Amino acid sequence: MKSNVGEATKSFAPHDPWLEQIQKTGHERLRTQDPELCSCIEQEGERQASHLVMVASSSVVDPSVLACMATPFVNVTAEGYPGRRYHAGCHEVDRVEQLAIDRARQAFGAQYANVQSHSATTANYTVLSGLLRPGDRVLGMDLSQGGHLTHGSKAAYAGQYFDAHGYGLRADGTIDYDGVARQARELSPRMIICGATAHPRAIDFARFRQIGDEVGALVLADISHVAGLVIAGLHPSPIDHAHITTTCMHKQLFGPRGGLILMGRDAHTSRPGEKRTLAQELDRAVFPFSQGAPIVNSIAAKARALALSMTPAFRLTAERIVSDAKALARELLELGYQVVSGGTDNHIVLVDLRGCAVSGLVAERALEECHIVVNKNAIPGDPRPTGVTSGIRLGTNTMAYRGLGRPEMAACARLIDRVLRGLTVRDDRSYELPVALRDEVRASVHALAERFPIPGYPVGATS
Ligand code: DSN
Repeated sequence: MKSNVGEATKSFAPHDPWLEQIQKTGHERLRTQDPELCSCIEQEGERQASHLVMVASSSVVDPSVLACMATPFVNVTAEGYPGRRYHAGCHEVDRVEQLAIDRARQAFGAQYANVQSHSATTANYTVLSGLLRPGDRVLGMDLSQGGHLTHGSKAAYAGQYFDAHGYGLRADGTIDYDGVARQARELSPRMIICGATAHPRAIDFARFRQIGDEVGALVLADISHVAGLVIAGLHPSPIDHAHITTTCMHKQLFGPRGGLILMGRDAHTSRPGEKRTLAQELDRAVFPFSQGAPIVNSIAAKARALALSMTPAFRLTAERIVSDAKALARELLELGYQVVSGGTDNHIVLVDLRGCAVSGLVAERALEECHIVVNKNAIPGDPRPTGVTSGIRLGTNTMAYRGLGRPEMAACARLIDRVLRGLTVRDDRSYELPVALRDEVRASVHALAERFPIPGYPVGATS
């Protein structure tokens, strides 16, 4: 492993109970002064503990990451960067931001990290708006093929402010790299965006860079979904292939809501005709161009999660994420389901439900009634609208973190199958689920959740 910074290595100050006291006072005031809000927070914690969360774009944070969020950094306005702020009072803020930057660079083997983006969506928009002009041409993976809204969908900013074009998949469910190259030659985009939100196969970032170099395009890799596997060395890294890499922290880095912008070998190079390096351009693109003061408590939580991402325990979780997903896909295939691309290389299993006449929406709702949390997801070429879909996307981040392994994945697949087979489907939006079946599946889910509690969290009630 690259580092042991996640483990307690050195004592920097005597323990001061001030922070614990303020957090305790906060909880007491919430409970007594705002019981309605307090009950929402407590019940959400209980829901997460007692349900099987298989939403591929989520994970769960260590309590120490949560603790960073509830700190006095909330009170600081700190526009600028470490050592060059527009406000006084930033000594500790500077230390925290520099820690987060150093850890992000170390974890990803990057030469540049900006840790201020509020999400990967804002990180992507920062890169696009900071390096391109309105109307410039971009080529990203089509939303209907597994791409992300920010990669050029007409429903979002990138598709409205740029001349956005989409690429897609081959019949086997893998990215059509030859097709991307053909489109790039025809379109001459200023930027090619790679990365996906519902794609179960590894992405060949080197190939994207080759295509980008051939047509003179910048390459942006959004690795929000696979960032943890990249750190663990279980997915190819884009850092020295893409010019710029973005990610969020909350999907596979087990961190807070928030984004990162990273660069490898291109960080200190300049674009033709541009005096500033890409690193300087991107710092300015974040602040002052697209954001104001950073969310410093979130940056502290990013620093903590990044430290944990370099521990042996994280590597084990990452390995389990992949082996769980493969086991889940295998079991679903054996149960007769169609799995997009026939399996998975990462944490995502995309199930094509067209063979069972259940829409993605019905499957999502019925499974949630049974306390299995997934999301409806379009499958490539989906005939149904995006609010209904013909698929569900399953992800193994949270389950692997809780310690569920291959045998439990087989059990989960069978529970999903029992629910989907036990439904009476009325139409794409409505169904009947027998109460006895619902209660039986819930009981099995709660038993699994109790056997595999979220590390560091109290065990949830299961009624
Ligand atoms: N990109 C969306 C997803 O993958 O679910 C949300 O971040």
